[in-house]
Amino acid sequence: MIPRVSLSQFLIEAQREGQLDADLRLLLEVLARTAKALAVTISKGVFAGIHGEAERINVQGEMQKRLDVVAHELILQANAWGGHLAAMASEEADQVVPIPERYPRGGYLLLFDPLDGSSNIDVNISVGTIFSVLRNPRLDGSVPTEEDFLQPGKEQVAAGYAIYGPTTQLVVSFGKGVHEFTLDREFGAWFLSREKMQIPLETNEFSINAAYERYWYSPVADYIRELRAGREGPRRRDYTQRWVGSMVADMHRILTRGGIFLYPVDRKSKGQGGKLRLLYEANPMAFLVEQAGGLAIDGVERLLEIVPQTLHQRVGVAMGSKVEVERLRSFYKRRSESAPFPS
Ligand code: AHM
Ligand code: MG
Repeated sequence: MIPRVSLSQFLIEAQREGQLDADLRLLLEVLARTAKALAVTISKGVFAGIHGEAERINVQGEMQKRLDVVAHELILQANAWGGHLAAMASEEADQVVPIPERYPRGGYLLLFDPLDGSSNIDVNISVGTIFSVLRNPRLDGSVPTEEDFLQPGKEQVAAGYAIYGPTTQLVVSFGKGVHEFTLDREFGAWFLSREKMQIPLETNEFSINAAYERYWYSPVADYIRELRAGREGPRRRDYTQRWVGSMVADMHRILTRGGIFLYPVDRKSKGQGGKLRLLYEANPMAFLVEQAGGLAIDGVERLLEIVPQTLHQRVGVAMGSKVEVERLRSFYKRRSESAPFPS
């Protein structure tokens, strides 16, 4: 039998090498445990009572699914008592959630999208959990506020996601490459399945919701037209399109075999700045993509450089294989140096 490295062994060895401290290790272990619990629940489907709407509207103005709420509460509870966090922020909570008074406050802040790809829950398509870890800037033990979370993505100390698909996997980076762990259900444990993942430089796959084509600005429209022209066009090779509608699933494919993922600011989403949320969707994915040798931009700027203004801020996203993301960026730059998102 091939010797397997468990997540715990991997993290302890990384800690020994000084790549992370005990609190960050505990945080990653807790997140892995919640992902395991969610994977079990999701696999029970309708019999776990998690399908359908929760009859609650979240801060984004979206109807919450039952599983959104279950995942949100599970992650909050599991992370409340360990002493590793000072506060949390979630897609499903309006405000920052402080650690309850009765527990010690730690040196990290956790941001998460408890259940990404909610619209796919009821139809048995892969969904995921995305997370981002920042340092708690408050050294005096006081309660963190929203402002403490408004750090550019390059300040992340760790990020990752769990994907609940045919296989349940956890993809994590704490700044020394991207590593994938696979859940062995019989053992109830995570084992290392890929170390130091690298996004292939070139690719022939792109990922965008083409139903919004009529809203695209010309840089995206021109770039996609070029890909669709295939071998008869300027790129001289055929491309294919994939769109799951769960960012986690689309990005997992791209981290595995390359490609570009786009959710741009378009004429429809301009008013709110895009669709995906900067702090707990775009930034953690951008961190992983860069750690895996890819590129992640809002069209022009590196996503990880953006200084957030609000907790639930949205942003345009293009990320994946370097060659493709650079090519798209050249279309944005051609359009106008000063106004990349024209009205
Ligand atoms: P969610 O966090 O509410 O599930 O929304 C984010 C999801 C992403 O996973 C996915 O890329 C996108 O929304 C799909 O949007 P659309 O339905 O517009 O294609
Ligand atoms: Mg999401």
